[in-house]
Amino acid sequence: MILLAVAAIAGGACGGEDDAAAPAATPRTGADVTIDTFRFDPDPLTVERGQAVTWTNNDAITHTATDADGAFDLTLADKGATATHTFSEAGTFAYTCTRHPGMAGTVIVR
Ligand SMILES: [Cu+2]
Repeated sequence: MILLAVAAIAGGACGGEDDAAAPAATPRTGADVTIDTFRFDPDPLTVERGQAVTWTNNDAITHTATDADGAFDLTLADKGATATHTFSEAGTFAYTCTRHPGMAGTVIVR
């Protein structure tokens, strides 16, 4: 007579995977403005309310993106620098570079 000892394997508990918590709020897709050769591009830029806009400086000198009414004032110190502002209110935002008076741009928030 042969006895087979069967070892019970503990474990393997039935259970679901851990629920991955979904983010409560998904940020809107951002938009981008490039600063290149003393110009903001695109200009004007139109975004939706709540959207973030990121400026990227492609010039080797400092520029700013400074809203005429003080809604934002971003400094982009050198080539490759980026700065972001989230537009939470609708409106038309005219901005300039304070260092180069000829540089101007507009963000339209719907
Ligand atoms: Cu500038």
